[in-house]
Amino acid sequence: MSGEATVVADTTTVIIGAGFAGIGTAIRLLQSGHDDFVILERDVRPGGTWRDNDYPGAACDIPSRLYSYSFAPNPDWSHTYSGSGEILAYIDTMIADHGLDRHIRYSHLVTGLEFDETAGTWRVDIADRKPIVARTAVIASGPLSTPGYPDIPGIDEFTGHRMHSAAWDHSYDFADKKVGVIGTGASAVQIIPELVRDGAEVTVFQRTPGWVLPRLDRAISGSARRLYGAIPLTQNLARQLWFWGHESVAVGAVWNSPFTRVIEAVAKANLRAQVRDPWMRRQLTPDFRAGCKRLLMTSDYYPALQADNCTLVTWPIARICERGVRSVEGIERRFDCLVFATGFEVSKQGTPIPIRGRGGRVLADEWSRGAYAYRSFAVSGYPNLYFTFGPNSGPGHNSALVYMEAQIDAIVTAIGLVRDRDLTLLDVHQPAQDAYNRAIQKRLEHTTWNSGCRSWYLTDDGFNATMYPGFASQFIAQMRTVDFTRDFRAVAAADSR
Ligand code: N01
Repeated sequence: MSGEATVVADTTTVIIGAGFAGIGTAIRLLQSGHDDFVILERDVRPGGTWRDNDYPGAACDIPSRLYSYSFAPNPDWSHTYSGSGEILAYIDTMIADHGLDRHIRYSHLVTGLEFDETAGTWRVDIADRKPIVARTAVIASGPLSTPGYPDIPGIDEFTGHRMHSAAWDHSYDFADKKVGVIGTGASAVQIIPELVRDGAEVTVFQRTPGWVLPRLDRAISGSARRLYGAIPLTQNLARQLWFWGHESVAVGAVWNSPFTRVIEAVAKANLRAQVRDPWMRRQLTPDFRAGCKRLLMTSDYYPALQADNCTLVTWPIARICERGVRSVEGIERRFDCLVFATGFEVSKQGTPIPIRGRGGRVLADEWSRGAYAYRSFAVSGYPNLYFTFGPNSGPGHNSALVYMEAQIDAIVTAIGLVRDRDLTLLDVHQPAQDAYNRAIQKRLEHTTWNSGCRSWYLTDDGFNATMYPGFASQFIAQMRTVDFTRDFRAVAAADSR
């Protein structure tokens, strides 16, 4: 393809995953004049997390205006916070609008990546198919894509129906069924009100109560939508208002500060207003700092817990047995169905795909104590390989898409450099990466995530490889100021011949 570097490869760029990050990277590549790329998607449909998490009640707890690409605002959002179906439809529209279908290869499960130092290319292994060779690989497979089941003894002995929040069985009729829900995180608080509404007899097993803030969801009227459609400035204005509103929350939700108490006070007032029974209020009062685990944004969870067909159980589950769940004292509750809203496999290795870089080094080994990268998107020794949602790029207060877009822009700049300078190799310097991580880990010490609770943000050893300790605006600035000349080693094709 004219304009692309001289690449002895099947394609210039391989993008792994057709969710928000993969599709966003593809659109940005097209907009920058790169047409030679493929998107490898393990499923038969695009959408990533919004395809997989289609449980009843699945919706975004970040406002729609912030949960869409900044370069493609959607005037048609029906609610302040959109449901998963509407978000999935938005992704489909993006694919159609940008003609991305011709780039996507469905049912392509990537099983490994290996760098060929001489050629300066990545061999991308794919289950049951021929490998693809590419100059650059972009990991856009999402950090939360593999359902996680708890290591409760006897989990496989249960003979009733079971499902995970991220692998919902829509054929199951919950009406009048005895259902046990394990977990009370961001997914569970969306599922439970729907199951209660469906007439199931719901038992909620809570290990740790979370901080709950009201989610003020409103339908967006037809006239407001027409206004947004007609005057794009209003969409950007709404986006900016939400963005800076969320940035202000970081002062308490990210930094362990007096403002954390303000969030806790608001959440406690919400609890008092919504829950009458003192025993239940005590059970629902968290014993850790707000923000340490993800804040739960919901207005219908507490009412659902108090419905006649819902019971909150706070004793620890000792084991799962053939018919249900048992406590240490031998109390047994029987169920027709168990719902695991127990989160995801978050491997310390940061990505489930085995990756071999320069000199045969193995990323999983290097990340065995926790993942790290240079400014979250590149790792020394793994040239021409980039991460979206990479190490320490998680927000505790703002839209993940804002962070993802900032990474994508840096990635597209890197790919442009390789093309324009005909490089075989662009590899970040180890000292630059080390200096960045020392600073990140130092800043993490003062965050709510390191204030002493257990969450998927930390490894078992307490290492935080997931969250970015700062404002989203700081993250955007650090991605815009990546110095490819100072911090990266570049090898030109002419030099390597
Ligand atoms: O998973 P989680 P999630 N016995 O890991 C409990 C994103 N998200 O799917 O707190 C009993 O948060 C566990 O208890 P504890 C978002 O980034 C976004 O809900 O560890 N309970 C907890 O209650 C979020 O952070 C949206 O004590 C056990 C629950 O299971 C991430 O996905 C919506 C247990 C797991 O909570 C994950 O959220 C939904 C055991 N052995 C999710 N093991 C948006 O709207 C685990 N638990 C954008």
